[in-house]
Amino acid sequence: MAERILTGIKPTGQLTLGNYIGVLKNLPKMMDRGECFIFIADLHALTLPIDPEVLRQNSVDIASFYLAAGLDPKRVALFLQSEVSAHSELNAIMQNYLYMGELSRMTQFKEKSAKMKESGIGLGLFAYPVLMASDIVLYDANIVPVGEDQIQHVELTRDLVNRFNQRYGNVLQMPKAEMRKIGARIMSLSDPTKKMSKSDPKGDIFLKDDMATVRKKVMSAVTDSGSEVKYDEEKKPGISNLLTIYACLKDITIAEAEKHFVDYRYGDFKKEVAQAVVDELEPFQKRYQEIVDSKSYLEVLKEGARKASEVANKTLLRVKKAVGLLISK
Ligand code: ATP
Ligand code: LTN
Repeated sequence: MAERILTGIKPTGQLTLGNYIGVLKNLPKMMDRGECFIFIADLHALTLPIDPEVLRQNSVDIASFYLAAGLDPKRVALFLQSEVSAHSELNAIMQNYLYMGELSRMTQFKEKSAKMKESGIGLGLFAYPVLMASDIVLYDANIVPVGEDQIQHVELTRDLVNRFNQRYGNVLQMPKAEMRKIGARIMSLSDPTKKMSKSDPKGDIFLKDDMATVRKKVMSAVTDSGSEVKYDEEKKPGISNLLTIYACLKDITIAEAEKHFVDYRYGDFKKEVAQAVVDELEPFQKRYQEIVDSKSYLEVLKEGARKASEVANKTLLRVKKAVGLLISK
């Protein structure tokens, strides 16, 4: 069977180099492996308080970033989650097949809700994995490219598929998360024991940072004691993170990166890592700006929603029939 690939990014904030390396950079390669459904998880962005104008602008950004990364809208359905109503409809069905206990064990929920007052935690944040599972099964996706932090949600989707199929027969396709071998968890530059995260912006490189800022951020990244540029996640988390960034951007292995820097001191090493980031982001930003200025993303998203709806509505109908909903037309 040809592969079906699906992934999404939430328009919750400025995209980081973590998002870029973890997912964006690799997406164009997916086009050769099968049919791709790539979306902007705007309904998911509503699970935490967000200003309407910021949400809209972030959605424009992500659409333009997808295109600037090299996704070809002729070969990929690129769309807004909120413009394919089957996501919300399937969510209403699937919420009955995931349980409170398992949802409350999700790390993302625990981390995000821990920062909030209990009275302000929306149901959507708790039920987040139900919508994400609906996103995935709607397209019969078998491959879900994500960073490490999303593995748990894809595993929960697999549990749901098992549960659903045992009850109703072979209705849903079993998905599988796919992570990069290296770079699935880019760490914060200010605290390399934490994930670089757009909702915790200290230590981030943003995809829209100007080049002087990018250089400054890399040069002031936390490093470790010693002077050797060697990969050692435990003893040298800062250096290991910079080596990972370099290796991913240059498409080489960690061992090759280590070899390249064998005679380097930290200062020169950082300068070269900064240059690698600049070399990648500068042309990327140029393409991004052209797309934003031309507003070409609008036509792409419209056509993407049409293509996605065609596939999603078929799955929705299959599920409705399976659970016993009467179809009148
Ligand atoms: P938040 O910090 O607000 O939860 P996020 O960046 O983790 O945001 P998304 O924008 O939805 O969440 O992430 C898009 C994709 O980027 C996901 O597949 C996620 O796993 C991946 N990703 C996010 N941060 C990193 C990182 N530091 N390293 C590698 N991949 C990442
Ligand atoms: N939860 C993901 C975004 C997301 C997603 C999806 C990823 C929503 N639906 C379906 C893959 C497949 C995140 O927070 N990064």
